[in-house]
Amino acid sequence: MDGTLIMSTLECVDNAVLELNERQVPFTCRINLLWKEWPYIGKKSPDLGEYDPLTQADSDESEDDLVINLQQKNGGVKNGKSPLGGAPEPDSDAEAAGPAKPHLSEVTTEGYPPEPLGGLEQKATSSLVSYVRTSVFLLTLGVSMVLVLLCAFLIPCPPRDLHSTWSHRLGSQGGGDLSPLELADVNGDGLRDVLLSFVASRNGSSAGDSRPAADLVCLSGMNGSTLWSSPLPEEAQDITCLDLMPGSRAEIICLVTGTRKMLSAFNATTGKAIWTLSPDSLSSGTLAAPAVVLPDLDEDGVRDLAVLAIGETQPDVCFLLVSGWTGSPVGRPVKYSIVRMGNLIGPQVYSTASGAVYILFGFGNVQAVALRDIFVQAQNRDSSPPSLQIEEPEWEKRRSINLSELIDIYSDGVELLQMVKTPDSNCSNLLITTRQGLVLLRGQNLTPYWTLSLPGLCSQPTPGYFTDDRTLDFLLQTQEGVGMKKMMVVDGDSGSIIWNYSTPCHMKETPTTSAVTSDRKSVFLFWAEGLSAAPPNSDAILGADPPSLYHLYLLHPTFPSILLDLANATGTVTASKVGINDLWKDAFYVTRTTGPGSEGHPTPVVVSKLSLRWALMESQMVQLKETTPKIGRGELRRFLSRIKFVDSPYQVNTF
Ligand SMILES: [Ca+2]
Ligand SMILES: [Ca+2]
Repeated sequence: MDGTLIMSTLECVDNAVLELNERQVPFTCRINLLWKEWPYIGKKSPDLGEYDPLTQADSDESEDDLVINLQQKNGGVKNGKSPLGGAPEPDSDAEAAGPAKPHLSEVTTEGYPPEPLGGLEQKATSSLVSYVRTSVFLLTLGVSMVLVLLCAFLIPCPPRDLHSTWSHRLGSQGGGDLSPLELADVNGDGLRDVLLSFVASRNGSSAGDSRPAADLVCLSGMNGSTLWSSPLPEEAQDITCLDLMPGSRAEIICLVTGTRKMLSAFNATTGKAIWTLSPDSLSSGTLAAPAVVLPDLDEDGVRDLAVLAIGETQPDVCFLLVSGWTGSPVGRPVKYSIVRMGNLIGPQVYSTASGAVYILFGFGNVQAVALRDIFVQAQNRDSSPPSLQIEEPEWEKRRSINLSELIDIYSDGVELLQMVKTPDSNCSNLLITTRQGLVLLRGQNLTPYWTLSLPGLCSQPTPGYFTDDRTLDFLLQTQEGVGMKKMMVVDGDSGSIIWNYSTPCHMKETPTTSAVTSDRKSVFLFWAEGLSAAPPNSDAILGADPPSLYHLYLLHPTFPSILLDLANATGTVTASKVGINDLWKDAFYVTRTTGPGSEGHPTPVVVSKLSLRWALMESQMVQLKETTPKIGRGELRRFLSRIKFVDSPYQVNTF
């Protein structure tokens, strides 16, 4: 019964739509009409047997007159009481056709010819089917379009499509020691770009050459093209890009510290200098180390800076506070008389758990001076901002008896000082590399956590997570005879060596780096001469590569018995840095290599970028020792394909 009623309604609707078709009503109107009619299917009169949808529709004041008029035109049906509504479908069975018969007789009495009616019904039915098809097609098309748009904007492409592995030749190098690389997204495309200072070779140039001493060059992280280049009056020893107004929407600036007297802030986007510290402020001194970032001292909302200058002739060292907003000195230079023996350490800024700020520095030792003391002397007044009035009692206890401003932290052949973030705390420990080994000092009270006797450390320890205890471990390298290096991992909790391997390496100092994965482990990267992929215990462990070819190896703590050969380079790797691509959960490895240059010719400088996820999939496995069960290539490949890199959680907080 219900089926017949619905059928009648559909046919009425269809009829109207058919008429519209003849009039060539725009398609959307037809759809609207169809929608308007559709609800009537569900309406029933109190007497189900006498259900007439168009009558029902007629009684509804919101009925569309167009429908009725159209029906009148088609066979003189009045007031929308269409007999077609009751006409049985030609294909319908006897049960369905039975109750509809009264309507059919009504049609006959009104002189509606049965034969054309049958043809019209067929047309109407097929028209309905076509409309349903059209509607379903349109709906599917709409859903597909939405899905395609979602895919295009939300779902990232696989990293292989954007591995951004490139190499850019800068030209021939004419400088000495070059600054480390700095990574910052200067053009807002989500990929960190590469900044470096480059001294072009002046070989063969005329005496009146007006070229700058050096250039600050910014290369696109996407393809290595030069985004901008700014002349520098002297070679840079450091480039640090940061936001001096955290929390605001200020642009990133790049602080460039020169090798002599230059301190400038550049707009990272445009490459234009924002301010330059007047060289006269340093009087007769030169900049001993990169500028350090301090809290806001002059209360202008912008973090300020400090530089350490060393007198060219006098033994004194002096601190100069510099406004981060204008680049002009905050007060006068503050001098300290220090015996200069050994390497310059620092300066580095240390903020204790209670918020007291100290500057650590020294020559072959580590000393601390309270920032408050420097500020008070620079300003020549007794008051200081409230943020500087905090003291750390455990540190203050170590002041000398004569209440000297300098606090002794460590004095025993110090070569390097690093801050190491402690787990679950905003405080840092101090990792001190000495000529004898390594010492980790607790930040709270400066007592040793552990000491490792290890002479011959030849570069800065690289922090990373090797064990699962969320404490930072360290990758070290020591010189071991001629042309050999020992790579080691030291457990950050106990100070014991938990992994080591000797590799051939004639390069004096090779950079080591690490990158953190999403499961709080780190991969460690280092350079060495080619290791044979042959099984261990064979004599062919030393590769037959030419001596100037170096390989980049990756150590993953899950597979300590293998190394992955990611890439190789000729020449000397002078700097490297790992950055994270947040969008692709990838890490990229940027290197600067110089040479090899033939004798008497300047050496070329090449900057290269390598996507680590891409390189992992392309890597060669080097087995260091046999393991049971043996690591299958398929298993390793599946494991490597799932690695995701995240931003380092062990960055020491700045202000
Ligand atoms: Ca960029
Ligand atoms: Ca300031």
